[in-house]
Amino acid sequence: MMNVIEGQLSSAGLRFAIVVARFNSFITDRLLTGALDALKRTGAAEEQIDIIRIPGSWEFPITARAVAAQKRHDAIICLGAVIRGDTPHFEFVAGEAASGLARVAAETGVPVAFGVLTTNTVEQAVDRSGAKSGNKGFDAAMTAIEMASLLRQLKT
Ligand code: INI
Repeated sequence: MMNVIEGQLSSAGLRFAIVVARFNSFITDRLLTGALDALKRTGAAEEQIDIIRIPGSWEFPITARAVAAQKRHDAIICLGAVIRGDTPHFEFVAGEAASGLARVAAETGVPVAFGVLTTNTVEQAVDRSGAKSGNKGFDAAMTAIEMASLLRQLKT
């Protein structure tokens, strides 16, 4: 019979760091609400969650790397909103956040969930943070829970 290995959607016994950007906080606050909802619904107590606030999405990679180096968390959830209309350096901020976080996860072995919205408009960001199109903070936290559970199994 095939052996299927997959993560469980349970936060039991897991510790999470949520790194949340202050830039566009009217959106990232909503992502944080979604992420906390996912963690609590899957059984996480407040003591299992650390919230780390950073200025903007550019600061995600250095922060996630420092958090991973502490080896205190089973997964890191990054929540930000990069909105094209705000700045001509949209591509730099969004691109560096994405590639930097992928590198941190691959190099440290700590799963990093990418809950960073990259949208053309404020309306799209609102839609993806609890309005029409779900809440990407919730989704990112669910991914973090599954990956933390999966990696724990793969390491034992
Ligand atoms: N940071 C974001 O998280 N979202 C943005 O849309 C954004 N824009 O548009 O500039 C943004 N900029 C700030 C950046 O992340 C850094 O905090 C800043 O450049 C200082 O390093």
